[in-house]
Amino acid sequence: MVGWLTVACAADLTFDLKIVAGKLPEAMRLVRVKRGDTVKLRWTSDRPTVLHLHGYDIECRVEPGAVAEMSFVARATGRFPVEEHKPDAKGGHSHGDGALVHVEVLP
Ligand SMILES: [Cu+2]
Repeated sequence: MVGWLTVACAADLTFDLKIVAGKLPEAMRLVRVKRGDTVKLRWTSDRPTVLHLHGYDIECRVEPGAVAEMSFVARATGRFPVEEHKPDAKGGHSHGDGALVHVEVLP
């Protein structure tokens, strides 16, 4: 059963994140939301890349000139990094150097 009162408290939040040369401007590196919010991350990048939101396990490909969207309901609280995936020789992937963004979901 879903109580409409709790649903009414949740917000729809959209964040526009622009990657330039594999990085985001300092001010965009933390996305803070509350549990239950519907979160949309709209990505652009000056080069093709694959992004991975850990914890929620959402992967998405970004091509220059297009907006790629990750959207999810923030059900799990905590701090989740978004990292770039780079293909490795074994057909798997490795991560880039450090997180582009942390998504923080507050209880
Ligand atoms: Cu990953």
